[in-house]
Amino acid sequence: MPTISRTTKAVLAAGVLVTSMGVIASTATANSADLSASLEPAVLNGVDGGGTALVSVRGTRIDIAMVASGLLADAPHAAHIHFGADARHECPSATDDSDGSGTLNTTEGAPAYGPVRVSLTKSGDTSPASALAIDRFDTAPGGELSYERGHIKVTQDVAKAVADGLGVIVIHGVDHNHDGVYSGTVGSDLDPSLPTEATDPALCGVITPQD
Ligand SMILES: [Cu+2]
Repeated sequence: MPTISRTTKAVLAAGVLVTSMGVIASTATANSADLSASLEPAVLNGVDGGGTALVSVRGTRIDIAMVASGLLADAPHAAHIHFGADARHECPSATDDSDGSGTLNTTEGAPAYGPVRVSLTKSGDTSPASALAIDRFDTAPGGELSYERGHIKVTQDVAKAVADGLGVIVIHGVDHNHDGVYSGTVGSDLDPSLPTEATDPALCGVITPQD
């Protein structure tokens, strides 16, 4: 009968499975959570819309289903999961309009929701590198966005943050001047070659653990 050392007992008590081969699993890394987000209009940006997202986290895999309405029709809408360890883990407030322009751009919202962690593209890469992969985001036909994607691989840190309710979904792309297209003389804070309308936050929701 093998004896279990005091050290091993302590490790087991901490939730780590140890064998003679070493550590093979740790409950600390096994994220599992079912969450949802109620998407509301981003403050100051004049979107009359809303939506819902369902998010599941299993280990470092994220599955998401999302619907939204009231978006600028037939225009690409970048959508992301944002998270920042130093962020407030919430949607921006009017006081985040740091330049006092009366509208909120993506950078101004960062103290609330942090940087892009997952790009909710329809195909291909989902990393932050695809944050503005405009040709791979939903174009909201008729203003309605419908999105579903599974097996999104994220880092352990991002998986844990989302499972803990610290992630925020932001759908971008607004129409401040109501001309039906992304336009205007103000360049995007994310890509000066695009109008700020193309990237300003439209809808936002904190990904919250379900009861
Ligand atoms: Cu975003």
